[in-house]
Amino acid sequence: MKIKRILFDIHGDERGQLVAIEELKSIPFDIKRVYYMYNTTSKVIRGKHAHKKLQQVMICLNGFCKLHLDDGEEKQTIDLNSPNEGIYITNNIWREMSDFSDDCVLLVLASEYYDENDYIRDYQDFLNYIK
Ligand code: T46
Repeated sequence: MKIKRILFDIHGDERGQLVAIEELKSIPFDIKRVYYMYNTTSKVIRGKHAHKKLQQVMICLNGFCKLHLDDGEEKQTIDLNSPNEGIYITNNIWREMSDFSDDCVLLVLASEYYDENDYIRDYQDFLNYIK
């Protein structure tokens, strides 16, 4: 599956922790967009789509959630619970996020501007698209 775990350096001292993220250094693409989700409750499942072109890095800044990935051949579930770990996800991967803690803040760095035409929102359409 075309995903990668990225560990960011933590610059910690007696004042607390700091993580710096730089495009094309720690992130393998130009960052065109940043968004984040919060106040998602534990019963909610978000995502349920794939992208035709978009690459993203997902970072759980606070709390935890689960990330379910599926490239049509292999399925994988990743626990997101570390603010210094990013999950790099390429295009053509079905993703769902679940089990959000009340305090979860999920940050996403994206390679493209928002474009509804880039979404594949039906699972069977996704399987047909990647064939
Ligand atoms: C993804 C997963 C991880 C915008 O207006 N601009 C944006 O950049 C985004 C991401 C969303 N929106 C609007 C579109 C919807 O009206 O915000 C609303 C919620 O978006 P959506 O239902 O797509 O949220 P999720 O959590 O299901 O999916 C999001 C991203 O859309 C998606 O690219 O990979 O997070």
